[in-house]
Amino acid sequence: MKKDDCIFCKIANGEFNTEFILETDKIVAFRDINPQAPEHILIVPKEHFENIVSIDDKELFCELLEGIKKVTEKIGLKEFRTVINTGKQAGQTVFHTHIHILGGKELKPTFD
Ligand code: DGP
Repeated sequence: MKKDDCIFCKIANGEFNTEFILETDKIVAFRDINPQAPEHILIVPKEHFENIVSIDDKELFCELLEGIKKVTEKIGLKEFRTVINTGKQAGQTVFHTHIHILGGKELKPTFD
């Protein structure tokens, strides 16, 4: 289901002609607007789920994880970090779940 006021619903469903690095029936991947590393890509389900724990579709889970492999292979990124923020306290700002892929530079181990 699509949520009318959700920016990632709009992007994932092609409303802004965003360049997709990957698109399947269920997911898309596109570059983060505010990159924190030379490569910063978001993997996003087309269907609206507020966060990763609200997903109730096992196939979608698999596709999101497979998306990590497909996207990084496609852009030739062999070393990278994946991040999934869940909830405001954890730094989630867009409440349509997404996986961050960050790479292309040495990343500090930060868990603060
Ligand atoms: P998070 O803090 O985990 O909810 O990450 C949200 C990310 O989404 C943040 O890194 C910035 C990115 N973002 C927000 N709005 C847009 C947008 O309109 N386009 C793109 N490409 N990225 C966006």
